[in-house]
Amino acid sequence: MAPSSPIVVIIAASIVFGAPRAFAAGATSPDWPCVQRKIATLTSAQMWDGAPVDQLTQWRDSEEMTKLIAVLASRRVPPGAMEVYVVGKRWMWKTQHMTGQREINELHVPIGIPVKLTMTSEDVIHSFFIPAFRVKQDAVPGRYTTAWFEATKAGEYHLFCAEYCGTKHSQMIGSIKVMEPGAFQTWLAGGTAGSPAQEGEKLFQSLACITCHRADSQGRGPRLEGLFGKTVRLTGGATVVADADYIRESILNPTAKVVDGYQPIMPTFQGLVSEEGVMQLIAYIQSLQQPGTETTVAPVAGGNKIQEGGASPAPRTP
Ligand code: HEC
Ligand SMILES: [Cu+2]
Repeated sequence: MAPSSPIVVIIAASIVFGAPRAFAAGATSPDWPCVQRKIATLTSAQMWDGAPVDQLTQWRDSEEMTKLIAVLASRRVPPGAMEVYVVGKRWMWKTQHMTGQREINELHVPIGIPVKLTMTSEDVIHSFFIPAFRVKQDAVPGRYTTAWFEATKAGEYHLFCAEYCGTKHSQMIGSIKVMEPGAFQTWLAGGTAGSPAQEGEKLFQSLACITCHRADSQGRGPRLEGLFGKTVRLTGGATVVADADYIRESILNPTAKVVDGYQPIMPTFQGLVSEEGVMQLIAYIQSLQQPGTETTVAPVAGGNKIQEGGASPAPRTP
């Protein structure tokens, strides 16, 4: 007999919000004893005075619960994931690797390494769908969403757009090319483009951001070194964590949040820079963490909204 839905919701919510330890940042699998203790408390008779405890106990040990926990746990991107940027655009998928390689309607990935996708859209809502990997995540204009998967078998897999996005929606298709790690490295070495951070640096110069944001603090705008992940004080006293969404907003809508102590003189770059360009600028700003070293782009640093933005459950391939 299926448990009634309010109970399911209460238990699910308690696990998600009540046992954060069970889903420690970066963990690929939940802390089982912690989850089990939580469920034990929730299903104890004292908690549910008069409630059908037998039913709850039954459900606690059920397959659904195990699946629910697996799904919740699978939202976390495993550490050491390879990152890829994805931009949906009527009617194609543009992907870019951290080494700089770009692809259109194709994505090459190696076997055995988790792949984290950070995606957005340049126009309407699209949905990045790889049925074979059970990956389906909306690419939404104006925000970043994430998904991850780990391929286990070489081959070619279908990529679709699963959100009707206009007349040529059905042509918005592509393929995921899963390669042996050695072959993938060879493929990756074949590209000549710069990394997103390097491309971002070029944009930073060509868009003249550098005239106001100077490393020597002599510019009219704040220094951006060390900004990523930091808490920023705004005019009016509010604070905000400088994550990817904040930096994106700073570039496209600078007056939305003005940094305390500065004049709102930054012009908007809306229409002057593509979504890919914005991602590259973010990658560049993120690379300014430790002077002199270019860190890999990982828009997942502590407290970053991107991480919570909507990772889709992505179990490994069968
Ligand atoms: C005309 C000068 C000027 C230019 C050009 C300019 N900015 Fe700014 N920027 C500012 C000022 C002033 C602020 C602080 C006030 C505010 O938040 O609007 C700022 C704020 C920011 C912030 C938030 C900084 C913080 O400490 O929270 C980011 C990120 C940023 N700019 C990025 C850029 C990028 C990327 C470009 C180029 C595409 C750019 N800016 C071009 C003047 C400029
Ligand atoms: Cu689409």
